[in-house]
Amino acid sequence: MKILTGGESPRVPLRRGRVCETQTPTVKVRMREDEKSRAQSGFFMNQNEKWRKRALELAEKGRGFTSPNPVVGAVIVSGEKVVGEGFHSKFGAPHAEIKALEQAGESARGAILYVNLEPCCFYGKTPPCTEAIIKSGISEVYIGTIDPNPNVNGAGVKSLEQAGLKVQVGILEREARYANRGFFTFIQKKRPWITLKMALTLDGFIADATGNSHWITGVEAREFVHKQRQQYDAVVVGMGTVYKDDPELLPENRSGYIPYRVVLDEALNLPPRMKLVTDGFRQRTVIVTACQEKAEKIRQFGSAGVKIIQSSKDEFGWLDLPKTLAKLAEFGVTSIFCEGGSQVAGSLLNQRLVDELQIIIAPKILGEGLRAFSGFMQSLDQALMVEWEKVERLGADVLLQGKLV
Ligand code: AOF
Ligand code: ZN
Repeated sequence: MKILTGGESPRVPLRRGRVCETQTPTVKVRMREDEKSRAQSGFFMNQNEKWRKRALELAEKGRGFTSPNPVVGAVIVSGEKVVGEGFHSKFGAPHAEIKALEQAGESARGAILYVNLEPCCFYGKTPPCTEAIIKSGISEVYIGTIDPNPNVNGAGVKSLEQAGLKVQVGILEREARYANRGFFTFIQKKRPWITLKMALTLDGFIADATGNSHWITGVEAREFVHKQRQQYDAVVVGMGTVYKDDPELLPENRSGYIPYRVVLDEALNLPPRMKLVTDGFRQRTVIVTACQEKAEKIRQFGSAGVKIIQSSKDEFGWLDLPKTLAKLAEFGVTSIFCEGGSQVAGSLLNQRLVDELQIIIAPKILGEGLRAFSGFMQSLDQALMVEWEKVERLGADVLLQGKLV
């Protein structure tokens, strides 16, 4: 197996090719044989990247429907031509490779398979993809990243290699891992991946002193957030935020996949009049509570189609977050887009449970207001440190994306 590291640039030979193309017409550049083959392999590597991107693009078609399984896309190429494409469309459905092989039929013989995740090699709800790949006569397999599932975890690659197939793992690996960040975190940490999004004023407030937070950021930032929601199994907020804002927490496209809307409500104080428990999407609402007493309310929510998950309290009387996350993982939630409020955000940060931070800063200064993160206090030399990975303008606002270090 050849593992390509992120540092290797598959485009280097292609650039040489491009240099030739951009010579002035009067200068004839004749390629030596070795240059020609390098340029050809440059072309090949470029195509290779295109198809691997296509595999990731196909994988996205299953987003929202496959959890707790990963999103997977597969492309089969024979002589520079795509002969089969497939993706894992929903939990329990055939795997991406099987769909692509079905489409390719006999054309799979001697062809190349591109897939963003290592093909499985065990009997789950569906038979092993490796067997079907070997049987089809595919000769080369390009894989985004190894499958962390202990039933696979390198064994898929091994069985393909043992059958004589050429296998490469690792181009676009970062993208492949990010596409399945929920699946990786779910398998490796038994909890969902958490992206914490907070919209703040320039002086770090999430609402003014009267509690008004409509609107801190502008239209572009709100559109960005709506799109983000569609990337996750669940959108999570604290009860305080629901009580104050009565949000819908819906994604941009309401006719497609709707993530679970999870309310963390240890005392089951959520008023039954709120949109989350009355609107047409209430079957996608989940309340996590540590309260077992309010039987009538539990029954009322239950008959409205709202799901209740029982967790327990921590020493401060809030929901025990590690336990709550484990419960949500059991429920099938592998990734969370958390939208606050300050108590939930503060507790998640303080307990180092945030995998990615998305802070959207508006060019507004309030002087006084509601702090973004509450429930902990650090000295400057003990401050939680963040490493920014992306900085982007969203209209008049700025998105800062990063992780805790
Ligand atoms: C692949 N291609 O498209 C997917 C894979 O119960 P099953 O049979 O659906 O197997 C689920 C496991 O298979 C899942 O946990 C992950 O390890 C892998 N998913 N593998 O080769 C696919 N979805
Ligand atoms: Zn499979």
